[in-house]
Amino acid sequence: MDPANAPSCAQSRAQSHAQSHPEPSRRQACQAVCHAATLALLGAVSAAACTGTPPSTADAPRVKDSPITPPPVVLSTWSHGLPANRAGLAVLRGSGPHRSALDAVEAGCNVVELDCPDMTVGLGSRPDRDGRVTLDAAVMQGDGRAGCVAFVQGVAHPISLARLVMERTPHVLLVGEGAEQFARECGIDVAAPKLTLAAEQQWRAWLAERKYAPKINIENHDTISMLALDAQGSMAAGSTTSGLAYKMHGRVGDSPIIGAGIFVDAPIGGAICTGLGETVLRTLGALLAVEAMRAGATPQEACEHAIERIIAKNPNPENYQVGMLALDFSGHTGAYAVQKGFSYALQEELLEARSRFH
Ligand code: SD4
Repeated sequence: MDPANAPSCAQSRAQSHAQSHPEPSRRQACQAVCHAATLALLGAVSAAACTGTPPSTADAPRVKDSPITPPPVVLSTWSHGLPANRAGLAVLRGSGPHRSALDAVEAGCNVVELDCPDMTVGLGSRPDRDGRVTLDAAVMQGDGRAGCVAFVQGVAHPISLARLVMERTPHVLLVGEGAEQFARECGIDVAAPKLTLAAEQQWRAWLAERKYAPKINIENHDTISMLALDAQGSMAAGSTTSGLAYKMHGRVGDSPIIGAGIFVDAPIGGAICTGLGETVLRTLGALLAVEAMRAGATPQEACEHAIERIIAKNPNPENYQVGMLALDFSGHTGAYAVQKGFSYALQEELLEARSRFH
């Protein structure tokens, strides 16, 4: 079949949803038509972006919507999202002065930056191929303010440095030595480069086997990305990571790039990513999901739409993983991934996202 004429996933989703959900009232019927039209529009855009026949694997059943989680809400990637969410919820539910969604994101990410058994976040991470741990982080609020740092070394809490870029500079993104200089100006300690014993052993074993060639795989990169919605209705997103293990020195992924790894826009919602950053950078994955929500998609549909686009634009999806989470201002959530095995934490519960491939 000519790919240009193939029905898009969103179109068939809209059709099957309309068939299986007869609408009781005229107003609801009208909403359903608008919703189906939105999905058809998103599907048409996805189809136009396709350069070949979509992969022929079974498609998961689609979920239109998630139950509402009343604010405060915290939503984070992977199982280390659980301790992150606990810290975030403690901030948002705590007594005393109002603490914001941004405070919750920072507190949650700080926990994983200090203790990440996967060695994918913070100074204890696996290094790049030259044996350097270089870190990326970003924060964004629903009002459009954002701060990011990339390719920083020796900073224990890059997410906090990213927040300071947002709050104390006229800039959005600082990188490398400039970001480290700014950290010192803010009174933040910048440690001399040093690998943990475990990281050094693994890096040397990798060097022997891989002969210094960067290799893309679906492991070795479990970023913490986080979305929070506070009781006052503010939303924030954050992400902090060491990026791909054994990457080229100087490589920066999607996590510190606004619109790629994270994006939030009030009053629409937010989206966050994890996985192979190159695929997300090429498509601006988080922005795609938020713009889908702006066009009427639910957070779940928005995640599916963005992941389909990522697959359409990045060949050989069996070789990479991307996980995406989305949240709207009502507390609806969405989660979807390229491959199975993408776990995420909603409040204090660990869940597994549905995926394009099984
Ligand atoms: C990167 N997206 O640097 C990050 C890595 C990641 O789960 O998210 N890992 O490509």
